[in-house]
Amino acid sequence: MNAPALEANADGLVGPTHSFAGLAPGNLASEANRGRASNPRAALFEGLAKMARLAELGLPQFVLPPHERPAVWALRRIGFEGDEAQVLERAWREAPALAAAASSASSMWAANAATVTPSADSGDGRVHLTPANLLSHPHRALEAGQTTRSLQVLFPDRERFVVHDALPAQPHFADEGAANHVRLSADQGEPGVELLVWGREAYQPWTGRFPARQTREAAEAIARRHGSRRPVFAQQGRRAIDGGAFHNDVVSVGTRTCLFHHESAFEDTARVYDDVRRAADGLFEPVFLEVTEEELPLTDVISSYLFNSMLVQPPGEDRLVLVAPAETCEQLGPYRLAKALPGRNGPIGRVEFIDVRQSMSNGGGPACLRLRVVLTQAELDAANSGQRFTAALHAALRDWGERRYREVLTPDDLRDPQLLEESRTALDELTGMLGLGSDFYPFQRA
Ligand code: SUG
Repeated sequence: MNAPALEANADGLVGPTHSFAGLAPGNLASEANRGRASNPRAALFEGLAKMARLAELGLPQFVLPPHERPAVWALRRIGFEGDEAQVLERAWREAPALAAAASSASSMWAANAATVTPSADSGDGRVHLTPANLLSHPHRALEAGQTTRSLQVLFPDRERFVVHDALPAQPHFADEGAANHVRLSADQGEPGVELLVWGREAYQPWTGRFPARQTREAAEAIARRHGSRRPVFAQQGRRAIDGGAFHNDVVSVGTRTCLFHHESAFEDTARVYDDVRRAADGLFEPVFLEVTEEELPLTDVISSYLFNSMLVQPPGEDRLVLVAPAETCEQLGPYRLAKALPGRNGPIGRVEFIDVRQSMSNGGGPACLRLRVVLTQAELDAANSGQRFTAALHAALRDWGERRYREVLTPDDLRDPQLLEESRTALDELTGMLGLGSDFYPFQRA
């Protein structure tokens, strides 16, 4: 008999440098919004409001701190020397694209922080986490080290949690974390099936229009090191990647027994169904909820981000709740489809809409902002309580944001040396608020 468990969410707090620098080719929103002015404070508040809503639904909620940006340490590593102001000035003059990459607030998309195998599914009964190396883009590849530290602080108990190193920083093992991972089970605490979706094979040339970010070799390595008991590997639909689904969570989402996905999500859907059914045999009967191209074309899927919803089981409700991006309401096709879902009499009983527009403008919907971690009560109790989202923490973080975050930031403003100071002051204060210790960030250790 397994201990009961709940699906907790750890959300990435939006950092003070949140901006629209157009850093992610293949991510259509990021490309379309390149150069626009952002509002870091509004982005922070939107993320907090989402956490508050999920906490209100009864799901344990944690906060993952933003990373130190601009990452002067990363610019030093590639040869920019001098004091910090000089490093920034030289980098912006000689390599503006790399300077912008070193300023990105991309750690907010916590679905890319790590892949997580719950204790009910791992080889040794502990929760296993592999931080993603995010090799596909220079701004994201900077995240792995700080993410590892962050997860070690959130889950300090080595008896219950294993925080692995990221996979080798090598294109064969390109890994984007839980954005390509779905776990299905009868109940959260019961043994489940892990679906690991990959875009390309390391030893085959990639010929798609946009980069395929996750390799099959990375997915297999993660399942091996986690001792995953029931892994299913599936190829992401090539058409989906070509259409702008740079992660599988843009075209599919699942929890409990339900996999809700667009027709384009997998290269071979029948095979995925067969493999999942076989892996789930004796445990549960999977429910596949497919939306066809005819019902909703891929272009509308990408523009609305309908599948980048959170699909959650609030305690006390008998069916699942789909927490969808507000943009879904603004397009007739996606809106009608979402509204009709409860009427299908399937596992989804209710749809809610949530406004995370600032993140959405960079291609990050509600599901991108959170890392799901299925935890038993004992595991929950072992997590760093300072990072647990409460009404008091919400109020404190809003006050902090009012004082420390700008309301207008253009990509050009990222050059402002004052922004480095502002960010550090904000993050230094935050480490105290979340109980992260006084040596959490590189600048605190310098
Ligand atoms: O990696 N956007 C992120 C969005 C990540 C979304 N995550 C999931 N689907 N799980 C990315 O493409 C854009 C940043 C910029 O352009 O400045 C960016 O990195």
